[in-house]
Amino acid sequence: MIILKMVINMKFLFFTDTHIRGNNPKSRKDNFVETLKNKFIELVEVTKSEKIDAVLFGGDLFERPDVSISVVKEFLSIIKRFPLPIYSVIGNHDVFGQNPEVVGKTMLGILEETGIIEFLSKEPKLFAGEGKTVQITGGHYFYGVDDENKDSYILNEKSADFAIHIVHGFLLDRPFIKGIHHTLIDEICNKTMADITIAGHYHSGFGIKKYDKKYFINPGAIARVSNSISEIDRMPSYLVIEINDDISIELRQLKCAKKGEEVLDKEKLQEEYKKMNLINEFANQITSYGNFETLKLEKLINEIATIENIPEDIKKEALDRLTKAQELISLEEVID
Ligand SMILES: [Mn+2]
Repeated sequence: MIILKMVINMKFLFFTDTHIRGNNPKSRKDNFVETLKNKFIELVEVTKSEKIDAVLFGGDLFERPDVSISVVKEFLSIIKRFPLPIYSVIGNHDVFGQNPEVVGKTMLGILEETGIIEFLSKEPKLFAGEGKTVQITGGHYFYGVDDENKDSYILNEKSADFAIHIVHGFLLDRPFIKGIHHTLIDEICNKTMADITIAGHYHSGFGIKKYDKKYFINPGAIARVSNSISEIDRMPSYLVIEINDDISIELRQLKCAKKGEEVLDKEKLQEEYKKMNLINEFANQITSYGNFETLKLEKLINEIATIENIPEDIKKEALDRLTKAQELISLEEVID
C-alpha cells in the first residue's frame, strides 16, 4: 500500500470595507441594506462550501461607530454564520475621531467583546496546516498611519512559514494626488517580512501586485459608497487565499453584486463630484493660517500644533476632546 503524503491546505477568505448602515447612501438607487445583506450571505456561503479555515477582515465594518442596534442585529444574524471569530483590523469609520483606542465605545467594540470579532495586532495569530504554519498580524487605522513612519505596514519579525499582514491604510501601487498622505508599496516592500500584505481603506483597490516574492493586495471595498464616478465601473470583490507549500490567491467578484449603473445614480455622483470640487476650492482658499490640506478637524489640530510648536500633551488633549465631542454629537443625532 502506498501512503501518499497528505497536504492539508489552509484557506483564508478576505474582504473589506462593508460600511454597514441602515440608510441608503445618496448616490444609491437600490436598497443598500438588502444588497449588503446579500453580499454577506454570499460570503458566508463561499466560506462554508469551500471549507475556509478563517475569515479575515480589513476594517470599516460599520459606516459609523454607533450604527443603530436594530441594524447591527439584522446583520449579526448573517455574520454569526461565519466561522468565528472574524480576524479584523479597525478602520477609520469604525471608531470616533479615527482613534482606535476608543473602540470600546463602539458597536465594533461590542462585537469584539462577544467574540464575533477578534482584533489583529502585531502579536501573531498562528495557524497550523500539515507541517506548515501561517501567522496573521494586523495594523489598525489611526491618525497619521500614512505619515513618515510606516510602522503599521511593516512586519519586522516572522515566526511562521508564511506571514499575512492586514492593515487599514492608504496603501497604493502608484503615487496619488500630492498633499494627500499615502503609502506606496515601493516604500515598504523591502522592509516588511510579510509574504502577503493586504490593505483596506482605499475603496477602489489595486488588485493583486507581486513585488519580488511578496504580495501586496487591496481587493477594493465590498460596498460602493464612495462619491466617486469610477465606482460605477468597479465590481465588489473578495480574496480566497490558499496556502500549502506555496501561496495561491484568487481575486473574485461577488456574484450577487449588480453592475454599477444599476445601483449607482450617475447624475447624483456627478453632482457630488461638483460639490466636492467646490469644497476643495473653499479649502484651498483658507491659506491665511497655513497650508491646510483638508477640513478634517484632526488634521487641523495637528497642523496648528506643528506650526505653533504646541507641546505633544496639549495636542493630545485637544484630539481627545475632539473625540469626546464627536461622541456627544453622535448621541444627539438621530441614528440610522
Ligand atoms: Mn472605508
